[in-house]
Formats: sequence, C-alpha cells, structure tokens
Amino acid sequence: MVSFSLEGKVALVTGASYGIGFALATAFAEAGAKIAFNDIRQELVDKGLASYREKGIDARGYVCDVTKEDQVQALVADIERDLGPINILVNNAGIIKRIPMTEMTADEFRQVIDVDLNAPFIVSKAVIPSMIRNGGGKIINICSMMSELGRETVSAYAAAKGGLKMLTRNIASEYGEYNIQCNGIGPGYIATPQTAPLRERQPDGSRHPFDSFIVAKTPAARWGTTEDLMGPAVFLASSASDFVNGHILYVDGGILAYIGKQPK
Ligand code: NAP
Ligand code: GCO
Repeated sequence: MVSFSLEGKVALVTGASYGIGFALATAFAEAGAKIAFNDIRQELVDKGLASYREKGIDARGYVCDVTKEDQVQALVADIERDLGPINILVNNAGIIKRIPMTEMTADEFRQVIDVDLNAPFIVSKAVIPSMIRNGGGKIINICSMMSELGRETVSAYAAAKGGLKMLTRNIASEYGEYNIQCNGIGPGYIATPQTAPLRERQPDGSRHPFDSFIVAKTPAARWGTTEDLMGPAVFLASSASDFVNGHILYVDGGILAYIGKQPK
C-alpha cells in the first residue's frame, strides 16, 4: 500500500525557524516525523521553538551555521543523541543577494555560494554515512526557478541553485544503491521574508512592479504560499517516492511552462 506516513522517522530541516523550512517541518510532523531544525542565532531558534509549540509540535532546535563543517558535524551528533539517526534531510537554509553582477564583490558572491551550495554538500556529507548504516534515507534540496532560469541581479544565487540541481543529481547517482533517494523541490515565487522586498507596496499604494510581473508569469496568477510546498515535500520524504531519484520537482504554479500573460 502506498504510504505518505513519516511515523518513526527523524527529519532535519535546516534554517527552519520560519519561512519555507518551517512549513516543511510542520508538514513532516503532521505526517508523524520527529523534527530537528537549526538556525544561526539562539534567539531565532527560540522563536522557532515557540512557533512549533504553538502548532503542538515538540521540535528540537539547535544553533548551527550550516557553512561551518565542525558545527554541522556537532549538530548531526547532537540530533542522533537526542532523537536517533536522521532519516530525512532537507537542505533548506539559504540566502540571496540581489546585486548587479558587475557591482557584486567576490566576497558577496562567495557568501551566497557558501550557504546555498557548499552547505548542502557539507550537511549531506555529514548525514549520508548514517543513512547508509541504517539502510537508506531521503535528502531533499530546496532548489529554485533559478536552477533553470536567470534574471538580473541574482547571478550568485542562480549559480548556486543551478549547482544545487546537479549536486542533487550526483548524490542520487552516487548513493542510490544504498537506498538513499536525493531529490529537489524547486519552488516558484513564494511569499516569505526572502521575497518580501519584491512584494512591497509602492509609495502610491500600487503593487510592486515585480509583484505584477510574477503574477503575469504564473498561470495560477498568484504567488505561492509555503503551504503549497507541504504536500510535495511529504511525498518526497515518504516511501511513496522510493523510486524517484535525482528529480527536481518544480512547485511553481506553472511558471516554467508559461511564456507569460500577454499585455492587454
Ligand atoms: P528565508 O525566509 O530567508 O529563510 C531562510 C532561512 O535560512 C532562515 O531561517 C535563515 O536564518 C536560514 N539561514 C540562512 N543562512 C544560514 C546559515 N548559514 N546557517 C543556518 N541557517 C541559515 O527564506 P525562504 O523564502 O524560507 O527560503 C528557504 C529556501 O527556499 C532557501 O534555500 C531559498 O533559496 C529557497 N527558495 C525560496 C523561494 C521563495 O520564493 N521564497 C523560492 C525558491 C527557493 P536567519 O534568519 O538566521 O538568516
Ligand atoms: C528573486 C527571488 C527568487 C526566489 C526563488 C524563485 O529575487 O528572483 O528571490 O530567486 O527566491 O528562488 O524560485
């Protein structure tokens, strides 16, 4: 029987005090998983713990910068001590810097690559050995429209998310024989703090031009919500997707299929 249950599973969702990570961890908890999450600062972890408690979820929160390999190794050891081996990993933590490429410093470029591409490598590398020992696991990398498309001012982010698509496929290739499935979720434009600057009302009260642009580029004619990502994530975290590997599941309302609404 097809099962979407996560009963008895331990899930780590990185950067999940709020935003997309928080929604995915909530979905996993509702499907029966035990939740571990991290954030960079204690006050954010505390904020996240309070939010999970409000939903009746007994999550475990840890302070960890996912770009620091020693902190990640300690995080994985702490989770295994507290909850048991990690069965599901979501590499969700991410940043974006919207700067024209020729005005971006090499350090700014490196910072985005570090969080959005190097960190998923570091965290996956830390978790895979115990997944192999335990007969398998699920890794879900949070990719992006920018895994497929470019746009002005997001060169570092697109390079990272394009690389993350191929890291996903390579983990699937290298560890599939150990019953590890590694897939990606490619969200469209989702209403979270990360995209808040693109949705700000203009001084005259009109919608941000980018807000109108995205709505015209989306067949669903709306921004996505974090709730739109919950079902696809549970599918990829559950045994229902045991023969899905190396796939990027775009949850974008149809953006990648659509040339865009013609101006009236
Ligand atoms: P968000 O609201 O900015 O949340 C990002 C989370 O990652 C925050 O909790 C942040 O913590 C954490 N984080 C950042 N750097 C970290 C680090 N070095 N170590 C640990 N945690 C770190 O972003 P979001 O919109 O929820 O996006 C989550 C993921 O989805 C990202 O990978 C993003 O690229 C991707 N995505 C977003 C959209 C969208 O439209 N929103 C679409 C496609 C893909 P702090 O608050 O401490 O920085
Ligand atoms: C941007 C947005 C996008 C979204 C997302 C789209 O500035 O274009 O932040 O990058 O965050 O990645 O899938």
